[in-house]
Amino acid sequence: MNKEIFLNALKERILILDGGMGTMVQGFKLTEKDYRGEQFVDWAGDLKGNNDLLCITRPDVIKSIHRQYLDAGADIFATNTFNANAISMEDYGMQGQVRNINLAAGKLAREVADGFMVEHPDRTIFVAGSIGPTNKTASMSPDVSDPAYRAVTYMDLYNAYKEQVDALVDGGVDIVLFETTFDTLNVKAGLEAAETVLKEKGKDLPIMLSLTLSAQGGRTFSGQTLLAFLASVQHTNIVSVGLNCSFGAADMKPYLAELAKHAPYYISAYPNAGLPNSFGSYDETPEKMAVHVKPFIDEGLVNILGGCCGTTPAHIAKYPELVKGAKLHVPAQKPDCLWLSGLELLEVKPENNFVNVGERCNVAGSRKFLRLIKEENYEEALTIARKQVEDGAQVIDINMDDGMLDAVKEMTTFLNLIASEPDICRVPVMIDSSKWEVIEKGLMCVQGKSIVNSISLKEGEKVFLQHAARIKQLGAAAVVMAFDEKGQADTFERKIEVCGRAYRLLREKVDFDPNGIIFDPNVLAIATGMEEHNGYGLDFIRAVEWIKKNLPGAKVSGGVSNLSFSFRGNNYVREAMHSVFLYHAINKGMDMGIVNPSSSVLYEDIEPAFRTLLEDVILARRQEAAEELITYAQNLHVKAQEGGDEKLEVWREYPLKERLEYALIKGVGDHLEEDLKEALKEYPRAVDIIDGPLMGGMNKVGELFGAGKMFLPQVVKTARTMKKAVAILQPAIEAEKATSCSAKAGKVVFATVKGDVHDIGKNIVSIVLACNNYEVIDLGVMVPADVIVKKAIEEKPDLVCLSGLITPSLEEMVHVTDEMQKAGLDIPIMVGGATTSKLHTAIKIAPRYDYPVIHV
Ligand code: THG
Repeated sequence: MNKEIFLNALKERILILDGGMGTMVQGFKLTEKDYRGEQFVDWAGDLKGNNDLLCITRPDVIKSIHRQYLDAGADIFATNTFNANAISMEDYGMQGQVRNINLAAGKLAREVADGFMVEHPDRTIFVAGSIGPTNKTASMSPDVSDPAYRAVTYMDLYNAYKEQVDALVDGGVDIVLFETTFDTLNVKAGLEAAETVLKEKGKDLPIMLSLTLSAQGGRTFSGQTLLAFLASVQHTNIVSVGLNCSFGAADMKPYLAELAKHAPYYISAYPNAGLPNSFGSYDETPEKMAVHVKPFIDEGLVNILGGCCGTTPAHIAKYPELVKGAKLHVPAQKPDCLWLSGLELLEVKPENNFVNVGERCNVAGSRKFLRLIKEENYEEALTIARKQVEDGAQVIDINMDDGMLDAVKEMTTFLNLIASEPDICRVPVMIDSSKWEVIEKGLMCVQGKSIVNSISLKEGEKVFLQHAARIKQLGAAAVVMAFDEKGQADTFERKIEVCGRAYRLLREKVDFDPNGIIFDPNVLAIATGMEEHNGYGLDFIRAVEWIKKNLPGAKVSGGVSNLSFSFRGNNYVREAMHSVFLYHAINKGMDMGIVNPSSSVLYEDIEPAFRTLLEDVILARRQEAAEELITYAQNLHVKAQEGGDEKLEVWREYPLKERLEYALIKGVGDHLEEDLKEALKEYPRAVDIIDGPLMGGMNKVGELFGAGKMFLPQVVKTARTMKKAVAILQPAIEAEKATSCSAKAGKVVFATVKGDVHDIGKNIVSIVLACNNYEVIDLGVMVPADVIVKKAIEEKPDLVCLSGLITPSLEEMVHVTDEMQKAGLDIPIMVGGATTSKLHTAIKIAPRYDYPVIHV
């Protein structure tokens, strides 16, 4: 299939995508035997639930589902390969089958599509190779107490996706479809893998990308806003972007509208059949769903429309009538400015203000930061980053280049840590290193669109272009230093010679986005006592003007604090110099600068005679001015303040209870020691602190999350802070117990039931229980009933907790309950997880057990 045909179809009409696969498979009531087929009769471990395997063992079932969707009017249908990647397949020990499954899936889909087109020559059918997000996330740690840890890395994902895309393409798919994307870093790895495979194979297949959103708030699960997400994937060659799963059509609309307004791609939407009901099924009827998707069409929001969980051929069959003669969505214009992102978008454009890049997380630029990193005191190192953002840094520069540090390791650790700090990673990062490996590995840790600092021509054109091409592929902007084979450009003439040459090379040889080229024409120290340095300020400012006039789209940045190196120790003079320098450079178009964001000296507030002197020096208006400034500075009696890192934060002044609640809600753990020490004096018992202000904070988090005012990474951070607080209180709690003889609160056996691999919720509940002094025995995920029963008999817990996220887990919980009943157990059962409900627990589970069954 030719990409042109697909693009032409999109220009003509709204294309219909198929509906849910899982629900349809469930309808066949397949057994373990069906899943095993002949090929896997002897496979160790259960295979029921491994739906993708059915492409090999029950192709008839999958073909029949595809065929039903085509009969209903689908133009595009997705292969049954959502989980067919090495990472997800590990749950079944089937990572070795990835290629076979995808090949089989592609081939059977091809057969269905081609057969159908022979029967219906008027229809063009496209096969989309379905690629799910995998069951691991590269942007968050699954271990609440180790936020720098990652269960999966960019390269793991890249390799897994590469294998899957390769097999799907060999199987004959027409489109590569990334769906249910919840973590932008995962999908960035996927997109790079897909583009690499397609290039290797010389195939130009369209790539579609569909996101899922966490309830309310309109953010991805990894915390990005839709616009931040768009910035992150801006470098790729995707044809469409859209939303699937998340919620029903009605709730999806505002987010779809936002995408449609800003995304320079075709727009797809395939919602669930409403929200799951108490029994875990979706019951929006085809008629009702049609009513809800109609506004998508009427308002021109979509180009591709289908269904996700709970939708059936009957739902899809409503669409052909709806899309007839529909108004087509026209993709938005590509942004004509620099888009950067952390969790939020940062648009760098002339109408917006100058962008402050925080300089303090630099081991070469801050003694304190260096010390903290050397001591591995990351928690406090993070406070430096946080404070810069609070002080107004819109990007933060991070540099770990120090002879005594393993810079790759430190950069990776710090970026991973930042990713768990929503109030820091809100802003984009600037990865600052002179070592290429640090930059490349660093880029693999960030989901946002970052800036590389820096590349240059100092090692010649070949290396420069290689690095630029790789940066483009990894989706970052780049600072280009005005260096070349001859060295650092120090005069105006040299600066514009080097920048002009670099610009031409980047545009002509690698087609680098001009908006992502950030020139740094070298801010060098002035008034050093050496006359030849006196023109450096002016030459920089002139270079800014030249670049903005002559190199379209390019931005200009610089390390502003370099300018005043010879006034070290005299912060007032330094800050005054910076503000005068910036005043003039920004006037000529300087877009951003690496600065100390806590600097507080304003151009307007500088005493006029002093300001004139500074201008004389910076603009090189009088030769003697530099000497005069040196003398002036020596005589100036101003308290030399420390960089400003130590300023007291406002919330530290709150009353104790509010401070503790604040720390929890914001997830700030660095004052817990002192605050809890104070609390131990005020509260009669340590547990009262947990029950009082700490739980108060947690409850507020619950409310805010429910209302969509907090997103997942923030909540996880809160849980971590809670855990830390409890750890601090633990000795006091133990001591109180020793005197009061009170034992553990209770013992709990916890499991995600068989067939289900989800455990984020379970892990959070385990922590909360552990924090409340319960002993938690966590059996993990995919736990079969007999293991749970056996453990319950062995351990005699006070409670057995069953957790699950997907619909089939409801049935499995009933099964576990039956087994517990049969075993004659009398331990109460607690049921929880996304699809569980009070109603289902009361009607389907509780009656089968003679002892309490509780839903939470
Ligand atoms: N261009 C680009 N990147 C850069 C620079 C540049 N990165 C590093 C540097 N230059 C910009 N960052 C800093 C950070 C701190 C200081 C100067 C530049 C600084 N620090 C105090 C000092 O050395 O006196 C340290 C004070 C302390 O220890 O707290 O001035 O030009 N692309």
